[in-house]
Amino acid sequence: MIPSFAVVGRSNKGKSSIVATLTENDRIAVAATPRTTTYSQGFTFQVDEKPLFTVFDTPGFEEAPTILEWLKAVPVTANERRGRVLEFYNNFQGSGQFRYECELLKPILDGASILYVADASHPYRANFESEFEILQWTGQPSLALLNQIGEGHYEADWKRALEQYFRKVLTFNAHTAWVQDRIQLIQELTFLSDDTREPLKAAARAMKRQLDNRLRDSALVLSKLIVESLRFELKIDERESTREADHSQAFLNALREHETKAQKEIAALFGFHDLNLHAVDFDLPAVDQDLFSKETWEILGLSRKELITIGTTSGAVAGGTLDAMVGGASFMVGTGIGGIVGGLGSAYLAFSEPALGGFKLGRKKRTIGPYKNPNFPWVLLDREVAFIRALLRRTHAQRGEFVSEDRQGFASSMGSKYKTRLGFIFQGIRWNVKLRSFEENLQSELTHHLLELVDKIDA
Ligand SMILES: Nc1nc2c(ncn2[C@@H]2O[C@H](COP(=O)(O)OP(=O)(O)OP(=O)(O)O)[C@@H](O)[C@H]2O)c(=O)[nH]1
Ligand SMILES: [Mg+2]
Repeated sequence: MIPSFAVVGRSNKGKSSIVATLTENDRIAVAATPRTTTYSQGFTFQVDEKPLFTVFDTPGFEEAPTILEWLKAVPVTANERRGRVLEFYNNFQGSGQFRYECELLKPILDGASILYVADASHPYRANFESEFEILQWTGQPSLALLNQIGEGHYEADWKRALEQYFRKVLTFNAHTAWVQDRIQLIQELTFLSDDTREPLKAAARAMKRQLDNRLRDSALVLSKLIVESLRFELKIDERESTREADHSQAFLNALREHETKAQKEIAALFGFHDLNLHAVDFDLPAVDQDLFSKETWEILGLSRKELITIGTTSGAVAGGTLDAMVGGASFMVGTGIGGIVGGLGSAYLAFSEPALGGFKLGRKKRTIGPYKNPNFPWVLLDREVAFIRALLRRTHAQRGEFVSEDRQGFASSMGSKYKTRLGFIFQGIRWNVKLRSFEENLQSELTHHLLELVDKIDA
């Protein structure tokens, strides 16, 4: 049996949000209207198809004082209290009376530990105490979570009260808890009971491993996106349209689609299946703008000076290496790369409007691309890192529009050693030489940077 928890509390206090966050399920109903959840349902969290723990979503308490009165109507000693709750359950279950309480007690009487949710943005009131007492009577291990739905701050009062009834009181915000907070909560739960200690420790380890794997897999998707985008060519049938602008649009749209597809893949790695990734709004930070909007290109990627440095160093290094690899200066032939080799060319292109290059004329078909702007891979990298950062920060309880992190400048904040290495790799990919080894290098560079993101966010 894997450990199980019942998330209980009054209606509309964020119970379902906590279940959604803990089990990474963005399909659990979360809503501002009370009584969204009307029956108990277990959700199992698994990593690599191995079930680790189950969290029950339950309906909120409704008639706790009446029920407590019923329980107390017969004098019982402390060791008989659980039996008395069971008696209550057997008496009323299925009758329609006290149906929410019967629902919420069911998983607890079946052995689930209790996670009591309180909204610490509202003042503490004595009328919550009958709920605490009923839960206490079940004798199950219990912990209280202080969620923060609104603006008020009454944590201290809540804590003083809850600590008298629950073994531990922790703060946990269902909408801002990121994966490290979830892992920490699971680690805290190991103190609740001897039976679940080892499986929960193993669950916390599996969650850490999973985070690592997700970042590694994201690095793979991201490196594929960069390689594909840098080398992308669109073949155009001249007979279909003769308008230059249409061709350019079709080309840029295809690049945009590559990005959206990669972002969806990365989101799925983190268990998000319903993100709306198409939001384009002028008030949004550059990472939420369209890939080719002017704002994006002004803010993201590298500066003119950085591009000149990278262009000169990696251009020279790559040039020399490539010369050696293909025997002399032949690499220039037929690849249409002349304009981006030197530092000056880079600087010019980076600050021109995103421009196309590489038009090749054929008989009936024409090829557009690849996209030559030297800042392009850096802009892509910046956008996708901001995207991954935001994914790490998003919980499965949040249902609003997805907004990328507005912290920008990842590319330009990298150390010059890393920049030069990446610049070299980007050139190699563009020049189509020893592609596999460049791809592998890109993937391992990106893995390094993405794994570092977690430490940086944590700090
Ligand atoms: N800002 C913020 N809002 C939250 C948080 N947790 C819950 N909410 C909001 O509070 C409302 C109720 O959340 P639910 O998770 O549905 O609450 P519940 O306790 O399951 O409610 P019922 O099922 O109706 O009893 C929703 O509008 C949530 O978006 C939080 O940590 N921060
Ligand atoms: Mg609910």
